[in-house]
Amino acid sequence: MDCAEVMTQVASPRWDIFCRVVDNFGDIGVCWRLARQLADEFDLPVRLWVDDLASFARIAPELDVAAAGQLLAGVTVAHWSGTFDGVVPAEVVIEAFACELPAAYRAAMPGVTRCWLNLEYLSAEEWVTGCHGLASPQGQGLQKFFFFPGFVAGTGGLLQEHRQQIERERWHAGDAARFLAQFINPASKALAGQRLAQRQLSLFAYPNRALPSLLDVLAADSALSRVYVPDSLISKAVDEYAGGYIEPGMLWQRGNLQLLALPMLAQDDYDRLLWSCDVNFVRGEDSFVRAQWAGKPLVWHIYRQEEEAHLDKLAAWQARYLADCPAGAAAACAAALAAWNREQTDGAVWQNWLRTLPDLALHARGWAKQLAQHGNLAANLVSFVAGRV
Ligand code: TRH
Repeated sequence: MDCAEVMTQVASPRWDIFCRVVDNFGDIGVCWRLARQLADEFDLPVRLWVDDLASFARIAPELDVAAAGQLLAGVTVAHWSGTFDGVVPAEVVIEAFACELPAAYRAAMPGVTRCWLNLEYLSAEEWVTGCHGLASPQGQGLQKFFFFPGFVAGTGGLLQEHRQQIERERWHAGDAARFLAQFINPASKALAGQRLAQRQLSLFAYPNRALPSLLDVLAADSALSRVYVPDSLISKAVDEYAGGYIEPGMLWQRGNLQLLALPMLAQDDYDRLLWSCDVNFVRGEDSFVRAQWAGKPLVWHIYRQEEEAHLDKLAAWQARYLADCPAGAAAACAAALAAWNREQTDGAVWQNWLRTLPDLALHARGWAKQLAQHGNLAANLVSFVAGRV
């Protein structure tokens, strides 16, 4: 079903998305993307309730953190605070990642809300298709549906905005070079201009004991690598590796490794960084998905869960991702994922992985095309709601 068909079926019900920032930026990252896409591509009236505007502003710098309500990119952003007495619920309510709705809002939903969904975390595990779309009765005529993002048919698919998809398809080497060059302080231009970096990498990860072994291998490699490090939880360790604080925009070099610290970027610019680099180290959920759309080799630092549950999640994705990859490259990629997520300091793993990057680059392009066949999450969500509103 295309956008136009969906729109004729849904007479613009109001949508409320509730987002609690548990930690880091993934919760708001996903909700912000979804809210913008629903407003932009489906012309839906969307209100996004967020409890932590300061975190939100890190990925959306134009946000006014002091405003209780504001219109941004076609979305009404509302600060989730206070009692919610008198707030009229929307016809469609999305509770992101099982964040509990405010009691007064929940009490006002019967008779008004026609579709209530819990947007779940992304997983490539088999059980997801069996749970996607299931309903759970909530009393007073309300039921809550579980909407699961996923990598295969029978899931909700992945977030993919049309606007970004078009921009990414048109993004070429010149755009990438211009985009990356803007981050280099003119005082560093001499070092930058000496030799062209043959390999550009972005690094976004949780603190990781495997970092020095990766950087050592890059420094010793015959190709010059430049690593872009947006301000994040791994920045401190990058500074320590370099023996002090790396000022954003100033290149630091040892052997064939250059490090460049960046400020945290607005979400759309972070996408452009991923498209511009040859390899992306990503984490959590949203940057992980974006790196796959970028069609470039990636190394995923998965969000750690209790009882090592994240390792099953990693294995499930890896099995799908590497299923059609040439054996040597698949083995090297699997070893790199294991070393990164188990924080093992094995330089040979990274040397081998570097050798297979051309094959992994080809594979990543094919994987992005394969993923696009399952439709995008926002469109799947709108179709799902259309059948129930
Ligand atoms: O920040 P994350 O680790 O987020 C999450 C949350 O912690 C969540 O609670 C957890 O359950 C989940 O991981 C699995 O990683 P993620 O998901 O990649 O989110 C980062 C967001 O920040 C993403 O939307 C991209 C954005 N971003 C920018 O906008 N600018 C930047 O410079 C960078 C580095 C990221």
